[in-house]
Amino acid sequence: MKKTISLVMILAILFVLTVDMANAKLVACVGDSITYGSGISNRNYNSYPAQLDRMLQKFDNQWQVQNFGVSGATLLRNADKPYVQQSAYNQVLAAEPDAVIIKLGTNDSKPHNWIHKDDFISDYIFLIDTFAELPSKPKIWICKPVPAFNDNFGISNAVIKDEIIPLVSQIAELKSAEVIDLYTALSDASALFPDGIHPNAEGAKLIAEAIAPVSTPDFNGDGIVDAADMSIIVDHWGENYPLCDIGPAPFGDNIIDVQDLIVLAEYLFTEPGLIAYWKLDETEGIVAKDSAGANDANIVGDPLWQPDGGMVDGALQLDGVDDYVGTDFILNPTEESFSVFAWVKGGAAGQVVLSQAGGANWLSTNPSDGNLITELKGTGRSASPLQSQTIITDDNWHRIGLVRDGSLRTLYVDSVAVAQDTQDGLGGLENGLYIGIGNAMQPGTYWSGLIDDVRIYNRVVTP
Ligand SMILES: [Ca+2]
Ligand SMILES: [Ca+2]
Ligand SMILES: [Ca+2]
Repeated sequence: MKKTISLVMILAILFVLTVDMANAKLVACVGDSITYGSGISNRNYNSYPAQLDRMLQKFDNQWQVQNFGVSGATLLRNADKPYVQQSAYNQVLAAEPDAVIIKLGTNDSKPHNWIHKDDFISDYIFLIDTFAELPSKPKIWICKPVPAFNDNFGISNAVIKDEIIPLVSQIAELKSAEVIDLYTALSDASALFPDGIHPNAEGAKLIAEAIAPVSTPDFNGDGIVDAADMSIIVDHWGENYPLCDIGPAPFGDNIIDVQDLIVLAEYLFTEPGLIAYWKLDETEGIVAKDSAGANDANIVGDPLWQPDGGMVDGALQLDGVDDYVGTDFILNPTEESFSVFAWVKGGAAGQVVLSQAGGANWLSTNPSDGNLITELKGTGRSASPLQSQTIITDDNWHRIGLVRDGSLRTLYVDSVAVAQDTQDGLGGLENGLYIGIGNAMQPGTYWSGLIDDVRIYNRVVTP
């Protein structure tokens, strides 16, 4: 079995290497008012396609999601507002998407529409076929509609549950389309549907989460996609294992097989979510190149490049007097999970490795003994810094890190979690970062030592 799988792996990789990778990858969300986002405050940000777009960007920022929902639209072509007669339908065809999510059926359940129920299968197949025949050959996912928690607007939950959902299952089988079961995923969410039919922002988030892949191809969360992640696929071969279900891209098919391997191969040796990376391998000049994004950093003062003196190739030596590195805005710590890591050597108690200008010191040392701390904290009255008991100013190389995972705050030294707590609502802002100096450039916060390999991820990475 192992031998077969490794052969399949090699073939998958060869296949991917010969495929010309498209640039932008478009997901078209076809649907009714639930997709459109009727009644949702700040619809452009909170509709389910908008939230799905942000989730998918974490998987791969090449993907984009567009909302083609039309309020009142039906799947049935003889009903009162057929989707295929709306301009949005023609826009989907013209956009030539790479993936299509169809979420229709709710308005079909109205009695005056459901009299045409005998056409449901053929009309659904018509819709799938017109998308499938596009030159872009999109992969198609079809959704079991969300529940109707009140039979509002003439919509019937009994028809959705007892008639439409079994038909959607049949259609999926007939067309080998993938099914996303939003009915089950949202069945306990009535509180998030104020009128019983339309989700609020929180409900739309649950819809997006039910569709989006649960992880990046870095399954073990160590930062890089490599053989270790591939072996997790092998360990779960043939299972319904959501963590690894990344193929067909981008939403998977509830089974781990060669399609997941093909998608993984596309990301092999990439570092998903690495949004800024200063290797500090320069030999001269006043610019530190960002190898992951477009945020080259500016060297201030007269630090010394140490091309042979770093932990990973070269590093930058700061004098503790007037040297630091300034960057543009990278990330607002208020908003999402993130991880920052750096190699450091030297320094002294009270000095700072990484801070946000005008914000908080993200990675710094306790003024009394040089223990690693973070002063990035909540905005509430009980908020406080997180202190470790691990000295990092002992003149040895240490890899230090701060990881934000939901409400958890964790400090790492040399791959060991040295302090952790929960802290709600971190204070943050849209300012740039300082490497090697405190948030307000206070005397005594200038780092006196080496800094190397500074990485920022927009997700949780376990060192
Ligand atoms: Ca990995
Ligand atoms: Ca799969
Ligand atoms: Ca380096």
